[in-house]
Amino acid sequence: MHILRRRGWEISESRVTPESAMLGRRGLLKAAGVLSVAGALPALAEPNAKFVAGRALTDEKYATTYNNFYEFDETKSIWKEAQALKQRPWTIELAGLVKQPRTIGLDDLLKQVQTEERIYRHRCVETWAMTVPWSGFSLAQLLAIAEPLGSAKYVVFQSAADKAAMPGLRSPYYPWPYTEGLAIDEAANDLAFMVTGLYGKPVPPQNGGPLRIALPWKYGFKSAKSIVKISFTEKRPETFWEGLNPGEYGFWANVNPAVSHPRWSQAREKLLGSGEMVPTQIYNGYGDFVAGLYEGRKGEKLFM
Ligand SMILES: Nc1nc2c(c(=O)[nH]1)N[C@H]1C(S)=C(S)[C@@H](COP(=O)(O)O)O[C@H]1N2
Ligand SMILES: [Mo]
Repeated sequence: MHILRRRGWEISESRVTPESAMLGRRGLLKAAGVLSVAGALPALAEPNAKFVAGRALTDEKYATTYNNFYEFDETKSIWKEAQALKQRPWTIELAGLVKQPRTIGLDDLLKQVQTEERIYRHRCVETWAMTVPWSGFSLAQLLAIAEPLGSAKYVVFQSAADKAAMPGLRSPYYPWPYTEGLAIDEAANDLAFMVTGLYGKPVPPQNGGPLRIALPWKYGFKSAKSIVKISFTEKRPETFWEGLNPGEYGFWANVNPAVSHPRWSQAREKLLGSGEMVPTQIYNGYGDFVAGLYEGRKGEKLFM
């Protein structure tokens, strides 16, 4: 069990209000996927110590008000509009090369997985970065539930495309719905994390609530938000940004300071909030977890 020791960034009572007034602390944490159904109250639980932040946490107010979510708008100021995306009921379709294609309710899914908190660095391809406490469960657990067939080589994540709630969908320039994907061995990697919470609360719609993915070794555009469908394919999918501009955005999109974007350097990154510029690290500093995935893929465009 985790040691009960409070740190500066941990959930404070003020942070869980006012939602806690409605749901109660236990209900709130459960809704965020922080608390397993049978689990003990993790009020002072430490985040998973395997994943070291290495820098200060980004202030919650920046992480939740400066967002890329093109279904709403191309600007970063979409957090108010995003409140229109209803977070329940929410279902996820499991499709393609799986033992039994089906649709599963998010709350049903949450009963079948073990949840935890992880602090991850996030590096956008546009060079801004943040460090936040996500809560959720490993994608590996979801793979076990989905039961992909042996022929499945890739996993595809599809975001919600709710025309009533998302005005950006009217822009015909983009190949909606937003889809992203991983090779199946990347998906099985311990770092690949399904997110249901942020700063100890349900992940808000602007950050991809109620279910998004976090892939901290890749540029941020790989981490699809508000996921409604997960499919398994034999062929590598054409993904949103690659389809739009393959000269600038690829399928693999692993972070690498030495490989420039065609229009800017990736050597450094700007921390959201403080504005501090810091050096970017290969695989965003997660090479110990993921570098091995690419040993046999040296011929691919791994870093764009
Ligand atoms: N569906 C969808 N997912 C998305 C995006 C998007 O526009 N639509 N933007 C991506 C990009 S470019 C980044 S950097 C992250 C931003 O996540 P955040 O708002 O939680 O920081 O979401 C990614 N996931
Ligand atoms: Mo991004």
